[in-house]
Amino acid sequence: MTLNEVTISRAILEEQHQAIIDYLEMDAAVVGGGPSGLACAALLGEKGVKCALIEKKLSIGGGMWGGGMMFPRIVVQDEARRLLDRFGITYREFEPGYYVAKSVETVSKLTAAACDAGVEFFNLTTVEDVMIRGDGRVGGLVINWTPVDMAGLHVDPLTVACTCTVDATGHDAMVARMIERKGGRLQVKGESFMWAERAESQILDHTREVFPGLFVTGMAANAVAGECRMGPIFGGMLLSGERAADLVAARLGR
Ligand code: 48H
Ligand code: FE2
Repeated sequence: MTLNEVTISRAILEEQHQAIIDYLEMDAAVVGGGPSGLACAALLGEKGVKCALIEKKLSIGGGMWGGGMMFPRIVVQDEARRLLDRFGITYREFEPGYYVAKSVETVSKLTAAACDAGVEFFNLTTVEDVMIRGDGRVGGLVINWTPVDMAGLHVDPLTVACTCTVDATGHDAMVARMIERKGGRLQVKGESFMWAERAESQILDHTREVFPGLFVTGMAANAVAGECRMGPIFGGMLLSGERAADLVAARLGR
């Protein structure tokens, strides 16, 4: 078989072009591919929700790759162990109630689960604004290529429509902050001090619809609420992603 370079180029361009067009309208957009966003997207996909995950970086995984201070292991507590099992992530019990997993395996298996569930990934894509029309809901996202943002180029973005948006952008709660900055009725209090027990026990309460059409999960949920941080324990991230998926699915009537 002879290989044609132009056919290779055409395959990539046509497939990705079609994917972008297919996702100009979707049920749910998850912004951010860290642990909470990945878990949320995977579980939404499993529920049959048309869902895309938009990640500004080249790689998916957010803050989980680095584990704790670049030791690529994460700790998960009892309450979230069933999610490690659900995604086929291996772990070791360190002490009763403390399970240790490998960062790379955890990111990879969450990502694989989302792929298997039909989630579409748009990496290297930055959400730079939201669309809010007369109904006062977040009805879409304004996106651009990350390198455009990095280079400071003046290139106008494109817009995709989504019934529900999940802010899974981590510590910065970027989507919520965009709404706050433009005068929407939403206050991002900013995260508080390290207190793992408190941060992990409160995160599910903070995982909610904070503005019509906008749900927050993971570290973004605690940042909006002014809640504590927890360090490299990730059970709350997975459980929060699951909660966000349940809330979005309920909103969509699934
Ligand atoms: C597209 C964007 C944009 C944008 C950001 O930080 P993350 O890993 O987020 P979580 O909440 O799933 O997990 C938090 C966890 O990693 C962590 O930091 C913990 C537990 N910290 C505790 C502590 O005490 O420090 O992932 C967020 C993702 C990243 O991949 C970003 O690149 C991405 O969101 N992102 N994607 N458009 N505008 N902003
Ligand atoms: Fe962090």
